Amino acid sequence: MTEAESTPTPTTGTEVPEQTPEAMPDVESAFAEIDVDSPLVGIIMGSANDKPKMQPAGKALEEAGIRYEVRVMSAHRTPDLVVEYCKAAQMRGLKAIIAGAGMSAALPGVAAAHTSLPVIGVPIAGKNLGGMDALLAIAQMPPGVPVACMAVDGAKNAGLYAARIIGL
Ligand code: RP5
Repeated sequence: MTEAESTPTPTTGTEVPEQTPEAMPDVESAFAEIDVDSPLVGIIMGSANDKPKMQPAGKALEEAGIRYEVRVMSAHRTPDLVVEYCKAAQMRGLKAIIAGAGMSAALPGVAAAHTSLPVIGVPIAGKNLGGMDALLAIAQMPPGVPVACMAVDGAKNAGLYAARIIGL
């Protein structure tokens, strides 16, 4: 190879590289970028202690053949994580979010404030007020921030409801 051949030709930075058919990715490699197994529903909850109460949501989705993911995040304890997750949810391919929380259950409402996806809230019964605290916190959303409120400890219906949304 001569010196002229091995030295790259300087460019101005404004030149458009010539498009050749070889420069196009083939169909197989283009589709390899798409994760076809990505989840359609995000199940989030305010505490790891909520997991047993939220498991029926996952079971209902599994029985409907709908992929889901599970995350623990709290509107009060890890607010930045909730915002980050909910803002990215639609872009990541999720179609609905199920949010379970007990006590002053802000999680579903905060989720709905940061995504256009349908949010399904599950009030979880705590030690003191039988879930009335979480029920009111999730049901009494201000206009403009819609949250579907399930029954106290109604995670199964949350899964079924998400399946119906996806089936529309
Ligand atoms: C809420 O506070 C959680 O959703 C949970 O139901 C409740 C109590 O949390 P832990 O003290 O059990 O973590 O944020």
